[in-house]
Amino acid sequence: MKNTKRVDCDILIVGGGMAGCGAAYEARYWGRKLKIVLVEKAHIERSGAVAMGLSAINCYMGMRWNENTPEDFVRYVRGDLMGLVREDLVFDIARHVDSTVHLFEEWGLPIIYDQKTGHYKREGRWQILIHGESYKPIVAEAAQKSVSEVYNRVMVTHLLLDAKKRNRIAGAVGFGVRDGDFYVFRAKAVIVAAGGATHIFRPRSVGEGAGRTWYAPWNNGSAYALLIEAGAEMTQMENRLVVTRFKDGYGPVGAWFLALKAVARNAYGEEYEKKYVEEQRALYGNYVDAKPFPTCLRNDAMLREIKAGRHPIYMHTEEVLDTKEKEELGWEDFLDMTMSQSIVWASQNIDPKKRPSELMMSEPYIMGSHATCSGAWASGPQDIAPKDYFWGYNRMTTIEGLFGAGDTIGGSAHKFSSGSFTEGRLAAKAAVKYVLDHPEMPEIDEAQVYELKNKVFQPLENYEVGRNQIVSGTVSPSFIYPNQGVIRLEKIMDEYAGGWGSLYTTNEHLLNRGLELLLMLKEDLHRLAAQNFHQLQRAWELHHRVLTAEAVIRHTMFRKETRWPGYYYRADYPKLDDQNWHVFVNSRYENGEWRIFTRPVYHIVPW
Ligand code: SFD
Ligand code: AMP
Repeated sequence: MKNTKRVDCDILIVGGGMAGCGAAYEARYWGRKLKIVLVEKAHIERSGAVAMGLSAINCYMGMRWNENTPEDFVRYVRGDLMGLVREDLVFDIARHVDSTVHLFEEWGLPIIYDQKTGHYKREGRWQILIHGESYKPIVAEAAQKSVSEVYNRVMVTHLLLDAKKRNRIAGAVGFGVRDGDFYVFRAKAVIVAAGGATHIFRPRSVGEGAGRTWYAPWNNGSAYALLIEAGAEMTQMENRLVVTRFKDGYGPVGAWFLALKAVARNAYGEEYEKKYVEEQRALYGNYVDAKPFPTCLRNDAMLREIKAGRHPIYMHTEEVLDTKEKEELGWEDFLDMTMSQSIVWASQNIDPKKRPSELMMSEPYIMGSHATCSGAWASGPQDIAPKDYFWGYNRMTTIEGLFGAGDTIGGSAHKFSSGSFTEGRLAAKAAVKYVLDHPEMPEIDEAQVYELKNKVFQPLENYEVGRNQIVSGTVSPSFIYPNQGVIRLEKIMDEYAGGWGSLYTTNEHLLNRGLELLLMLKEDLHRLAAQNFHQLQRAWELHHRVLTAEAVIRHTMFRKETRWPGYYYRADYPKLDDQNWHVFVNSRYENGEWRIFTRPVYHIVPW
């Protein structure tokens, strides 16, 4: 048996990415005397989606220069998400996000200024440009200084509920990914900030490019699976994100479209983005009039071109890199946040000043912070949340004392890095209040901890026992490796739940069959084998991915319309249906059973 280490604290933060760092900083501000512990499966200094750096901060209002108001931001996010967002949560981020960005600047993040206006240089209406290669270490330093202890390289596998009080959080368990120690964290409040999910759907990069995705490959859906297993209510899990990216390297397009004003055209040199508006209006209604044109509809237009065989679609970089400054901006965009794209340019002899680059739509990701809003159903802020959306503490999930932020929280898109940090701050402020209101330490069920310890290390045991049956290679009669499991998951999701391989299209029959196959995979997960602690981490990442995928399929089955064309299509319900589906689809997983239901969408900002 491995060593068991016990850690008691007031507030436990799971995940030290953007939201986790925000939570750490703010928890210390309000809870000077509290014991605040952060647990991170990688190393906080370079962990999470921002590990590689970013070249823009995509959520900044600029209220000190009267550039935008929170109401404007709500309208933008609502329009982009085809009408369905939690406006209270979006508004709450908008009114606080600027202060977060000002903190980043104070801590040393180089933000680019517009020499003419003296304001931050805008990439687009909501985005500002940064020199952001070191964004994450700068933010992590503030978090590290704030918390009582950081446990790096410890992966949380399960949350713990109070032994006596139903529906109250008590802590979490996990293991050291380097040393295999088993950790039992007991906490009065827990904030989950464990990032979104990639490698649920088969990526376009397979074989030689395996592992490459736009969103971070190490974001494995823990944020969703931990919560789902604990019984928290989830929302919008069907709202997967598909992004248009530079082909193969997955380079983002924002700086090119918005700052450099580059144009995308089909292989025949035609601009296509608005070509289908009237067809789109007939299917999806007046959402086509939203400004800017919604992300999913831009995808939809591109997909129509691809289906008609008018691709490759090209981003015309060569038309806009006409000054040294613009050329530098173009290269830095990728060198700061997606080095792989500059490597594609170098390796394929593409000089962006001379040749356009191909664009392609990505595989779907599950996230709560980009142009999408999957995640936990959370209480909103007291002053603006409608009464159905408020139950005592901002960003508290439906489990008492369990909070979330960033990709974890559903219903509020377009947070990006700055909004995720801001939401971490909001959650932490509320969590401190919760701890002060509920100072008693929860009780842990020791029998459950014992059971979980055995379960967590089972893959090591499976390998030890089953390895002797292998004659050669990696195929065993009694176990599967995590990598084999993830490939099986990706194939199921791609072919049945609307991945790129099926042109993002699914229907009830495909979903039923996909679910059947997914449940078989789920059944096999107790046969996962790990040769070492690294593979043990992969095994638990797969567990979390599979549960996240199940939520995606079940939510997709429930919503009988096509709400976000370009993200996915229900071929059996090809229209957007506001009469019946202007609602959130929510779920709860209790005692192995799923309950799926709807919740109302309230509009609090005038259209
Ligand atoms: O242009 C466990 N993002 C961008 N945001 C911007 O503001 N500007 C941009 O330019 C952005 N672009 C972009 C972005 C991301 C990526 C990968 C690229 C380009 C290439 C989005 C933001 O990065 C994103 O919105 C936030 O980072 C979300 O924050 P958060 O905290 O929800 O997720 P995280 O930062 O990934 O952190 C999660 C942490 O949890 C850890 N973790 N720890 C313990 N136990 C477990 N079980 C755990 N599971 C996960 C992770 O290691 C991580 O540290 S552009 O393309 O849009
Ligand atoms: P991306 O690089 O695609 O992640 O986008 C970065 C930011 O720019 C996000 O806030 C996007 O919503 C926004 N964006 C990207 N492309 C466009 C576009 N063509 N029109 C409007 N906004 C865009």
